[in-house]
Amino acid sequence: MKKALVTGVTGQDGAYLSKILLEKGYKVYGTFRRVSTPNFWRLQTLDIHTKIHLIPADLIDMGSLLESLKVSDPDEVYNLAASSYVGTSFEEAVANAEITGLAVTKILEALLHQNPNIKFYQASTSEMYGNNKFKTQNEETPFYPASPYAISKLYAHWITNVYRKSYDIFASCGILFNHESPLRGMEFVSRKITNAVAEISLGLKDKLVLGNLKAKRDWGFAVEYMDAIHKILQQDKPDNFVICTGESHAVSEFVKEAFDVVGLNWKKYVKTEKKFFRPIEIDYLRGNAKKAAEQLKWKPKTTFKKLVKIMVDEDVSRWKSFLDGKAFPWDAPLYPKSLKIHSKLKMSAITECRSCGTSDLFPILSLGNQYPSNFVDEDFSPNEKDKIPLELVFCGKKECGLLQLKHMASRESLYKRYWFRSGLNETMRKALQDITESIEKRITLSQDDIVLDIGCNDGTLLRSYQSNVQLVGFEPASNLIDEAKHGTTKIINDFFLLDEFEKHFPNEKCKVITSIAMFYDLEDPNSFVTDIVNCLDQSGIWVIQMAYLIPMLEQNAFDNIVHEHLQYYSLKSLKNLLESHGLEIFDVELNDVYGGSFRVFVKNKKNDQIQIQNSVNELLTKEEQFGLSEKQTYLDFAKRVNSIKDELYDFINQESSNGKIIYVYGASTKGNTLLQFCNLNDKLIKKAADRDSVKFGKRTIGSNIPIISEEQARQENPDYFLILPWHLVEFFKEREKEFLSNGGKFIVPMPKFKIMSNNETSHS
Ligand code: NAP
Ligand code: F7E
Repeated sequence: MKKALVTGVTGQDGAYLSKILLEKGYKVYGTFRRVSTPNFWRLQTLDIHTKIHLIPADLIDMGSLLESLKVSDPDEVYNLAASSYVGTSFEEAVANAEITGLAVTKILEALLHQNPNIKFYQASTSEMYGNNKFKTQNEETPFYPASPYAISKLYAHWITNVYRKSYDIFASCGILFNHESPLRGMEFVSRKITNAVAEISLGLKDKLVLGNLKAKRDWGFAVEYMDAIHKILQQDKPDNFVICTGESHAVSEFVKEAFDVVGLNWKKYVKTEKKFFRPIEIDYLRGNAKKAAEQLKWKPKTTFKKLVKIMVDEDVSRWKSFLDGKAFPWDAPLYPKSLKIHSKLKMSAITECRSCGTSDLFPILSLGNQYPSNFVDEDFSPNEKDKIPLELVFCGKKECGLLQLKHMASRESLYKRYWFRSGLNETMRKALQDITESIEKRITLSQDDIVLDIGCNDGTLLRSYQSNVQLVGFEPASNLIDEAKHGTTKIINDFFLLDEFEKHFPNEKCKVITSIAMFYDLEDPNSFVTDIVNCLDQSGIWVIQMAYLIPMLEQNAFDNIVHEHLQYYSLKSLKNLLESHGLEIFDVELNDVYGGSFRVFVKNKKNDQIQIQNSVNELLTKEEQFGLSEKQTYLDFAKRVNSIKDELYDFINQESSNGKIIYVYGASTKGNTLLQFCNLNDKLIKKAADRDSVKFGKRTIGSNIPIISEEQARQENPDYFLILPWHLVEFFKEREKEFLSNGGKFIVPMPKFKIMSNNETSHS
């Protein structure tokens, strides 16, 4: 799949171009400015705001330009961002030179460093011709720029040409003449006219004040021009192309056509005022797009008259719907929930509940600043700056009450490599098989039905289906992909996205979707659920399994709290979220996975073939009785957690100073939370024993404990094993019988801190 980076994605051209690229199957990244009033209305109008990967970047900020190239790693860059209003450029000439001119050199430099094979498009303009003496302008016509904007653009144009030749890169320029559309900014004369005509026709205004009515421009339809610029980058060689209609019309003609659409005489309404004239006017522009016609096979289709009508009609309809009480498209929500924004910050903090959006968030428990769980090489020295707070907050909205992390580590960094492999232990294999069995009991699967596992890890769950179906998985961790591909139909090495699914399975839906131990990891659960709704067959089911809140609180399992898991759901908070998307929970089961999980069966509300089981209401009642809606329940949990920390640290510290040797048993991912929170490190705990040979020779991040095999640990015979996967302690007692009978002891941190030896269990 080709990847494109579009700078200025929030502008008229950026929006239309992105739509075209998405339709052609590109993955589209777009830069936008972090401003106090974000501007996504065009993307929302075209309904592509959720499909574009947005990267904050400002043209005057080299760092953000570099980051946007790094994040998107594009095949093609379309540089459309600019301060594009000619009138303002007289007032802000220096800023214009920086943004519209110099920034292009910065992008070209960044591109050379990142990957000189990237194709680059520069948005040049007919304004560069200025007050030239020629009847028509083509690629060979000399330039006489007549505004700071035109001069900046000419600099950008020449620098692109110079870099093309000097560095042999694919850098092309489109010299586009004025192109308009209903998405045009209101400052430009075309929209200013069509919007005013709409208001006047509805009796909302009685005059339109303009500047130079005699100026003539070559006006075309923006959508078609974006098709042309895509073609420019698909040529064999980089080049410059003029894109225009070849017709020139005066502003007064535009005005007349626009008033004609609503049957009014323009002369009654239009006035001119000096303030709308420019210090230097360009009287006449008319392009010649012969080269584009020949080489790009591109020709404009929309006539001047038609263009004006399209714009007036759209503005009239916007005003009419405004009068009917609806908002204008540009008054759309500033940050619609499902935007995909890539931030270079390693961490961000929420101010609103990730599920319901309320800002009533109460602090519950802080586990301090921690490194995201990892196992690192011996010579790796972690940087304090990479620590991210691990803090729980509780949503105070009654219907929601979602417990969640306040801070979020960059997702990419968390999942590039994932340490946990489902197939590695028998217990987990059985647990996953139990899921597919429970599904196949509830739904009849026919051949070729698609079953989708999101976060499919090494493919163990998919392979456990008995029915002959298409086994499809999404998995972002690249180290798991090869294994996942065995015996499955299609594994997509990425986070789940509806678009990605549809690319591989156009017009198909899933009969079953499973998301096991991953739903609580989502930074934007609402957009995920929206995608599920669109991906799930009306008669299909979705199974969510993840750690459940009641056992976590009952067992004081604070080690469930890791940077990956952003949410800690109760059935009630999950129900509230799913119902807001037209989904319904029809059954729920509890199991022992991860020390206590729930498995939730979900269907479309409209599907009345499936009965709602009593289990749902029963568990909701139990949650009420347990006090899950009360903040105090969580504060009590926090208190207990802090006392475990003290007991554990004091005991280990004391035994270590008594000369006792303590090892970790089971260097689990969640164990890193406990070690870091309780200030345990290689000074107090000498080694960590694990089964997974991939971890041997590595160290636990932050606590710096070297990992060895279980065999080696047994031979070295420490005095204590600190059991990190404490919920498996009964199983370990069997496995380490010999260690225990030789006098070794287990330190079990939770549910209550205790010491276990062969024949006694004592609390310290
Ligand atoms: P537009 O609607 O004004 O869009 C300009 C885009 O640039 C917007 O996304 C804007 O972001 C962004 N931008 C402005 N300053 C920026 C900065 N400092 N850093 C990052 N982004 C910034 O323009 P357009 O009509 O789509 O035109 C696209 C390109 O083609 C421009 O380069 C323009 O000069 C050129 N061009 C246009 C025409 C035409 O007739 N439309 C003709 C020839 C050439 P915000 O949304 O945050 O403002
Ligand atoms: O002006 C005259 C004005 O602002 C068109 C940009 O996209 O196209 C655009 O630049 C003409 C000018 O566009 C008003 O003096 C009269 O002669 O719509 P405009 P522009 O300046 O041609 C080029 C190709 C670009 O590259 C630019 O980025 O209309 N005019 N009365 C007026 N113009 C405005 N804005 N407002 C008036 O009231």
